[in-house]
Amino acid sequence: SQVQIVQTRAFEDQKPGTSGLRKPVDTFQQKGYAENFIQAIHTAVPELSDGMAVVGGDGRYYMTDVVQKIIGISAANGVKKLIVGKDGIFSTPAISAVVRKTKANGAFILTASHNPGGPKGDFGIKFNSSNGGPAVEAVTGQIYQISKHITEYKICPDIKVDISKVGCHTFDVDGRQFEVEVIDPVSDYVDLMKELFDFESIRNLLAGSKTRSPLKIIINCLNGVTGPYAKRILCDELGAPESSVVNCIPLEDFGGKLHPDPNLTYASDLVDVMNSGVHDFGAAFDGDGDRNMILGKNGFFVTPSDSVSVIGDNYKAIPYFVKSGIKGFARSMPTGRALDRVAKALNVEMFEVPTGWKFFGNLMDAGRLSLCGEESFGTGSDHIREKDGIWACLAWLAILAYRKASVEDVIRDHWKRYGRTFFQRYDYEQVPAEGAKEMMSVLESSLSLATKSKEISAASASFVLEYTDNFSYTDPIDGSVAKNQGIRLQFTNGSRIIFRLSGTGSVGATVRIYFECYEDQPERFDDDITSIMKPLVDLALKVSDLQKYTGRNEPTVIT
Ligand code: VG1
Ligand code: CO
Repeated sequence: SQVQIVQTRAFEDQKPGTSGLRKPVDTFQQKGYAENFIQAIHTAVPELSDGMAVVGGDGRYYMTDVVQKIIGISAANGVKKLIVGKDGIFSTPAISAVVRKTKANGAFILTASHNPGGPKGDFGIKFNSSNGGPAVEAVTGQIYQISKHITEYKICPDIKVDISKVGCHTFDVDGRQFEVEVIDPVSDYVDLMKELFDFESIRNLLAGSKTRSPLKIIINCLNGVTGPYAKRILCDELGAPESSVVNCIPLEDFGGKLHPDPNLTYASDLVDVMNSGVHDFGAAFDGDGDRNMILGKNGFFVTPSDSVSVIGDNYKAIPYFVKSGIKGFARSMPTGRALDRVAKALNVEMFEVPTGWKFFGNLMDAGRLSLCGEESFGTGSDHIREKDGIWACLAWLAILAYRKASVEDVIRDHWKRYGRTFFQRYDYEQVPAEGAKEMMSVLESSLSLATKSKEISAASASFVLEYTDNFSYTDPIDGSVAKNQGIRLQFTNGSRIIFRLSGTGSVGATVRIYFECYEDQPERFDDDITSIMKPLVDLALKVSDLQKYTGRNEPTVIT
């Protein structure tokens, strides 16, 4: 095969966001759009040449076309070997695991996560580095710079690989050897999970015994990538009945009306089933398998902020943590601070990083972080460098086996000991970008004034400001600085409001407002969250003048 050099025009909009480049499918279908970005990655990451990379994604529309483009462009850029998931399938956590296991130089992950798929949906390309985690900002920044000035890309147009079968393919590229190995995307991941967890105890939990009835579970993969993983692990390995894993065939459009976003709004199917009271445990995952939602019997909802904190508190249920010891905990800045209390109780180091999993990687690589989470339904550990939905589900099952208690009992016991952290997030999706930016900058300057007077009030309550800032993070390992990561209002009663603009939307801007308050009076643990949050919500809308800047009266989603 011969390398061909193709002239191309640069696109201005290939700036990777919180988690890769995400755009509507038809943007990616423009001539040269995907090719430019893939070439920019190769140019920015010279280790790929002469090296090895892993390729796969969540099965969404346009993915297999892009897999073939990556194969052709990688061949032409001197890559020695690509490992590709069968049918192009790879969950984000499984790709991270394979990069680490094979010591690959990086990975191309083809996903737009929980965004809708199909010809009218979104597509995405994310580059992960040799540690298996999302490339840090220094790298993504370089990819972006290159993409703005790119004039040509290299490709071997005649190299096409049948990715529907496991096997090896070798090619001669101008005298060099280039290899594509198509592998089963599930088995390495299953092996890893078996090393981390005690499968025997989870199997016994699901099977029940003479004195205890089987634990009935229902796992909804929302037609995303996790289906094959959930089937293999929960049914084949752990003995759950086939019927306990549903929507488990990855579909290009995730089934059309279904939206693979594991929260109470979009995974309402699971919520309804759990509300019927038949099952003891329920879980759902997003399109690429890195997010999770956990529910207990009768739809008892475990907030992501509580989830990571319960896993931390019960780390002894997970053999991997017992063996390696807990090196530290971390959460993204807007995430509810329940985990901080556990860190204090266990006397382990606690980190607060900006939103996005890439910020956890350096801490893990340096051996200072074992467990972390984000409010956006992301939970994970240093077994890989991505958040991991199936892992979180197994962690919860391990805890239920260890504690011999229900989901609700485990959570209630946690609140009893640590108090309850109430958390809620309002999203205003696809608002005009200009208005959103203006709102943030006006808010920032008005708050620096408000700091002086301290007290701010809205209709229903008044709060005393402890401090307000725009969160800036200095990475303790490499000293890199990430600025403007969200406007924080911390009040003296422990409540917080945080404003951020999303970095994963594909059209317009998305404003996120995060609300948190803390309650240590048990008689208030069951208070209605909407009324608990109302004073904070009123205040947030007042200080930001959100309605004026975005034209919105209601959030698109509340999680
Ligand atoms: C969102 C979440 C963030 C998460 C990111 C990627 O980012 O808030 O916590 O890490 O999505 O998750 P943003 O910038 O839109 O708030 V995934 O599962 O979409 O790769
Ligand atoms: Co995801």
